[in-house]
Amino acid sequence: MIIKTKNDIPSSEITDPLIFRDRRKIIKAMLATMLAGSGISPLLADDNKPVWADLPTCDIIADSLTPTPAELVKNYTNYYEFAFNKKDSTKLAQNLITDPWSVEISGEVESPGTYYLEDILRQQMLREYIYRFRCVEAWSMVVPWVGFSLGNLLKTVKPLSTAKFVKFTSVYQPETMPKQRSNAMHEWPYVEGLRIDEAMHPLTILAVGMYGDILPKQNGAPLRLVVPWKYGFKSIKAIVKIELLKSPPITSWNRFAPDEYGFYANINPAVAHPRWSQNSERQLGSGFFTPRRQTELFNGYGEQVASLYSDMDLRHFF
Ligand SMILES: Nc1nc2c(c(=O)[nH]1)N[C@H]1C(S)=C(S)[C@@H](COP(=O)(O)O)O[C@H]1N2
Ligand SMILES: [Mo]
Repeated sequence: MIIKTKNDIPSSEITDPLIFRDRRKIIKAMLATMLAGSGISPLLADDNKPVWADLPTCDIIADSLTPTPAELVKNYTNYYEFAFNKKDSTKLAQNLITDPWSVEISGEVESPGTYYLEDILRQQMLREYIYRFRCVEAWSMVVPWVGFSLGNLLKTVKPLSTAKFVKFTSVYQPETMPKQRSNAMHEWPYVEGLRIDEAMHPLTILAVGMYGDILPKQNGAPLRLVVPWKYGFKSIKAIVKIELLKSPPITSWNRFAPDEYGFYANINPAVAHPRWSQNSERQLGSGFFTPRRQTELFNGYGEQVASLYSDMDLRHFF
């Protein structure tokens, strides 16, 4: 499996107390201190053998992908709290207030707490993860995210053996988010979820940046989930709460249209959306005459993640 090692950035290198509270500077400084060719820290060396203990460790990364031009990724966003079209959501998201930002991590864990994002960042190894990203609307892109392993973060709060699912909640900020004021479409805030083994998988990250810079507001600043083998709606933006649960959370899109948006939402060309085929995808930035890309099962990450679903019938679990 692929994880780009040459850009590993140990945040422990960042010792200047002056930058302790300045997220932009922390991320920039981490990016500036990228270490050449260091190995990947052992991700799953753990104590009491939880469910995810047998997952493969990550020792590869995909740098062979060519990123989509950044300007396209920044100007073509889905952010329903702001608007239902990509142009307006990009523009209106600039109003989001991201300072200060803290994240509650609670539920079935030994040490629940609420942490400033800066304090989280200081404990995590930031890396560049170049992933394919595919929306359920059948367009796709390649994004060089800057982020860290969700599993590593969850381990810091010591999940209990009763933690079977993870629920993520986006910010509720109706003063800047027009669709939350009108209560349109969803019950707000936006909620997503994963099974615990999916959350602990080394490919699952929390992103704080992209294209070597901090995350633009419209792309989910200051902290978003990225699960590259699932349709884009699972990759929830502007996360303020992470809860470990005994049972599956009710997630926004699944509640809104259960026939169209499953809880698993694993990318699968063989399972059509009720209103369109998922067999191929339009690559952002490709020319009019460029053929569509054949969509791959698990978005091409099957070698890494298929084992998570060995007991499921892949024809039906959209
Ligand atoms: N909070 C929140 N997160 C969200 C969304 C949203 O509307 N609100 N849209 C989702 C969808 S449908 C997609 S395809 C991706 C889009 O990410 P991007 O805008 O950075 O390309 O974000 C996902 N995360
Ligand atoms: Mo999407």
